[in-house]
Amino acid sequence: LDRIPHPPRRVPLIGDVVGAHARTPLQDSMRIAADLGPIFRRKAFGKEIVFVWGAELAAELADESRFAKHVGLGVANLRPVAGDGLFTAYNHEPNWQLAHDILAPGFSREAMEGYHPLMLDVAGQLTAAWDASEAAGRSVDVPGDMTKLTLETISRTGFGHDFGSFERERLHPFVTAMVGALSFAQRRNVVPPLLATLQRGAEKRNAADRAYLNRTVDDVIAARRAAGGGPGDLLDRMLEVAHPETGERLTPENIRRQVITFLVAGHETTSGALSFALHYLAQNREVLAKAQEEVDRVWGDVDVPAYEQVAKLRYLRRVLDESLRLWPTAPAFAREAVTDTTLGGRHPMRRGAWALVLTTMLHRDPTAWGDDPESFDPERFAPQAVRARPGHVFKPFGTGARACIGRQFALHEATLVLGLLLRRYDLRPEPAYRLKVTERLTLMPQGLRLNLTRR
Ligand code: MNH
Repeated sequence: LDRIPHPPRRVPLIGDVVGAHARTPLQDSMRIAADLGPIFRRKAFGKEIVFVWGAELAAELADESRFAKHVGLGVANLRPVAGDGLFTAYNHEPNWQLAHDILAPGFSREAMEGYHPLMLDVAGQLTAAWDASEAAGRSVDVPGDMTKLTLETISRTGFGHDFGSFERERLHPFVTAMVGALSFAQRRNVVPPLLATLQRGAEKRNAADRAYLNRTVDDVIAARRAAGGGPGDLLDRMLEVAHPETGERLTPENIRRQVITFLVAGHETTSGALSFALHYLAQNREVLAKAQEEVDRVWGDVDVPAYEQVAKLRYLRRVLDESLRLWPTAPAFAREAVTDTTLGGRHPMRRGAWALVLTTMLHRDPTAWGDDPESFDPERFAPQAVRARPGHVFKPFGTGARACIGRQFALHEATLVLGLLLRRYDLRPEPAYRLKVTERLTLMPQGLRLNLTRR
């Protein structure tokens, strides 16, 4: 460890808390990263974490023969909510492989084509709400509306459940409980354990949030069982499909964990990705014009784009990728050594030792992204630019066997919705808005509002 730099002012017992903020641990780490370089460590209350963001070191950590996902920190803190669900399962838990094999076909191309009409339907609810705001001359609450959209999309496509988000003024209590659970899990990383045990109020609220999440998914499952089956969606797979080789099935308790996992993982990060993309589109007039021109050209006067017409929005996909580069909404992932090994030729790691990859900084490493990594430029994702870069430097969906199972789902949903919005509206930022990023394990542009005019 001696070879790994840490912040200069270490306080005995407490650690590197000078300049640390409980609400923005990630953005603190980004500032420290810029000072300390591609690998560094931070200590808080006896726990020391090694951070990695240099492109070469991160590429090594992506080597599946030496490293695997580590369930730690924020992910481990979600275990009380998501248990051995797909996202929070330990690599050695048999339910990971079982659920992965049962659910993977739910993300095939054919499955996605099946979700497309429902995605369009939910997007229609969004544009109806935005039309009304536009007509009334009101700006729109981007993160709030994107959260409504992505929650309805995953709950209706995956589970046949309608939360009625667009019929409500405020967010559904499921979202409030989920945000509560995520923020609680994040605070557990930064608050010393002793102090945490004193925070009875927070503990109690968290128990109530967890109970609410459980009740909600139990109702969704009970409704499906009562209906005697559904359209072959994710929930049907969970309830009815046996493993193709072993014939094993998911248990009712595990299904409950999977439903919570998918409802949370399936919407929180996508809503952030859409929100950041809309922010950058509104801020960059030429990019907006170019993306609008593409949608008009590729979709023509088709009002309801077919499944195949979404992937044809190449430029818009670059806009989305570039937004995910600057603000990967799941901003870090942890990797552990699967054998004794040496990282970067000089940092010995025992089997089980782990490090946190800071994706936001990996995506700003000048050795991979050039000397102006802060600038928003979708051309970084033009094919020739991608080919010119080293591998493993763009990881918004994690890496390896435990990478995001919902990646194609998220990209299809986000590209479709951005296409529909750009065809319909011109976007203008609020003149005084400066990007402020909030953290609750995931990232979101705080207080982002946009003004619309129908095109
Ligand atoms: Mn998703 C894993 C990012 C959308 C369901 N997701 C991951 C990981 C990242 C990630 C990073 C790996 C975490 C780790 O290594 O610890 N996910 C995203 C982003 C978006 C996203 C940035 C949107 C943009 N994810 C979605 C959607 C779904 C989903 C949509 C579901 C419909 N993600 C998952 C699940 C896992 C996961 C489930 C865990 C996969 C596994 O471990 O097998």
